[in-house]
Amino acid sequence: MSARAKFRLYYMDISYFSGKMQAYLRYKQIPHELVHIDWRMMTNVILPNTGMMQVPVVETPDGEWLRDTTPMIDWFEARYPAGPVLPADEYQAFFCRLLEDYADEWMWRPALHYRWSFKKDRELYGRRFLEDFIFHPPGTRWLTKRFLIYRQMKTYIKGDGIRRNTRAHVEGEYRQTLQRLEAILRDSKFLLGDRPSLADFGFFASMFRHFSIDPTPARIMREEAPAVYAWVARMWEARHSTVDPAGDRKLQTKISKKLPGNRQNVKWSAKSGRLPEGWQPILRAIGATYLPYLSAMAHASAAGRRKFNVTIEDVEYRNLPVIPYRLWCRKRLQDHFEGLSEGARRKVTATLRESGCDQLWEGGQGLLSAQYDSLPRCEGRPVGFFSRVYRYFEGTAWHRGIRR
Ligand SMILES: N[C@@H](CCC(=O)N[C@@H](CS)C(=O)NCC(=O)O)C(=O)O
Repeated sequence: MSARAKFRLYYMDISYFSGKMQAYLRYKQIPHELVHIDWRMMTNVILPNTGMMQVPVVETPDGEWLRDTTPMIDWFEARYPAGPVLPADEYQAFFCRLLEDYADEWMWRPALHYRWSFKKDRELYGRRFLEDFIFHPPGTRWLTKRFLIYRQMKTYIKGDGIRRNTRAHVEGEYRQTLQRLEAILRDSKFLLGDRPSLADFGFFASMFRHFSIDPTPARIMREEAPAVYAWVARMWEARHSTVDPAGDRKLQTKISKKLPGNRQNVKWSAKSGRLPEGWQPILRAIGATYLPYLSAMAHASAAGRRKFNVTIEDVEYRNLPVIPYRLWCRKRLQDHFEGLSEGARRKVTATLRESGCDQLWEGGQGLLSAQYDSLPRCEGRPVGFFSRVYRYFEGTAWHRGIRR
């Protein structure tokens, strides 16, 4: 055991998933310190300890390293039960997980599109990236900034199927999501009622660090979805002990008597066994877009391909990368489904069917390295000098996955 009592969150101020993890740790009031990383830390600390060049990652007081926000949140929930983000109600908890996964992964494309496809946003973030991440650029500042922009566009714009024929669809995904969230948040503080749930943290990632602050999407949010704009700030401000202090006090007393992890006393305002009406359009969108995309990816992965094409709502996306982490998240959802009690499974099945979400199983699981099963714990690996230099230019973008 090290002398440190706090968790250490390695993060970046411009990063989508870092914002999600920061908000979660703040909400749960888990003692932590923030370490803003630069490229030296990325290659000399994060890469050797986690095997990836990604943030956020957490170093525990025991010296363990954790990655990937979804399994990290589960890890923390098991150890810090006060202010749970998952309802005790199995039916609601399953759909919170589904919404979190959808929001995490399917909002990524529009978020990256608005940041890097529009000149005003791109120039601003090229500069922020340079200043936040590359304090001592090896070449000239101008060249380094151009390289950073080129790398982001190659990986996340062109590399994620954003072309002339898909642009309007990608932008539509953002605007429709705003409308769906706006409809819920006009009457409700958070998506499931009066306290944040896992679904809120999922949507928060893109809404906080991209859409509400990048010039082009932020203007759209301010004009078209003011309640979402207000929710972003509310999420950042939320602390479990003040959102529902009475519920938490009761929970703490109960925890001291019973096993940790008991979620019985904390209630969302959505009635047990039901979802707010405003979730239906989101579920239908998941069934029409994200799940067919994942099925096509699973088919491609099972056939040993690294790229695939898929038509979503009559729009063809070409040459999309197979992303093992996303397949692993889908498998996790399937596993959670299997773990439901029989009654809850029947109810979940009916809702999935009604909202066109039954392709959750379509296409098999794809090829996944067994190492995913230990997430959020990650294994470090020795990284030689040349590998560091190579990674400095290449990074470890999403399609790389965990290697055997
Ligand atoms: N699945 C991960 C994703 C983390 C992630 O993609 N982080 C981005 C920043 S938001 C990153 O570090 N990307 C590295 C790269 O683009 O090379 C999570 O949930 O934390």
